[in-house]
Amino acid sequence: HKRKEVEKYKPLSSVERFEKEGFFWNFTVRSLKQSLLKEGSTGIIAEFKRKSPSKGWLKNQELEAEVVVVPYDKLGAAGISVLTDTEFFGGDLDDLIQTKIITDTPILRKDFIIDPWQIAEAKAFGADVILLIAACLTPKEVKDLAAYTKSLGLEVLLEIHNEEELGHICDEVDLVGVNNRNLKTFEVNIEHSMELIKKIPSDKVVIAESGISNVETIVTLKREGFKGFLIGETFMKEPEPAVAFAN
Ligand code: IGP
Repeated sequence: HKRKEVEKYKPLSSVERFEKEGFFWNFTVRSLKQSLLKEGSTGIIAEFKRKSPSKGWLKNQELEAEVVVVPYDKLGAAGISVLTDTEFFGGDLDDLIQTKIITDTPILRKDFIIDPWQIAEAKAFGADVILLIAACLTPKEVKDLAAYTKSLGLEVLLEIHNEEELGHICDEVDLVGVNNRNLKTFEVNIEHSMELIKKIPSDKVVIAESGISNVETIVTLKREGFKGFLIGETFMKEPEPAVAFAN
């Protein structure tokens, strides 16, 4: 709510400029895939998240992107994930563009994307990668939205959670994310993800998502072939997210 108050005193937020004036920055797109495959990459995609459906408001709900993201970047995050969903995660498009301005690291727009408009918006606000969630889309929708994303020069991360969703993987998808958390029950199961990766085509770069809270888990997942590790809560619940990252 404080953020909304502050917003009132700004002349026009980036979202308003985009909507009223059709203004948008033509950002250079950065590749998350290359960043993850680079020799010596930490593989860590650090998430900027204020709130979650399972945990409610996290400690750092009042922090601006700059305070959280710049240290993530300095510590060698391979990517930054920014939640732009307001209702469930307390983020917005301003968080995305603020993040783009202050870092050179590839940025994922994390949201429930179901419409090409959200992809155009993602590009306009500085995203380099967008998330498509198999559980929310048909295979045809994934293919069409992914093709549109590629036409804008962005990369696609497809999130899956079970074997049935393997059928959503298509050529247009650059990265496959295996969500360790079941979105219906919020239960986290890392072993389940380690089984699922065996069935993912080997040309895809695979990311483990959610519920990762220690280095041992990362080492185990790396051994199974995961190249990326998407971590939100473990960092965001600490007073200084970067300190949690450094540890
Ligand atoms: C991060 P965690 O448990 O480290 O905070 O999880 C990320 O995986 C999670 O935010 C996420 C998510 C999503 C959020 C994964 N898939 C889909 C919203 C929508």
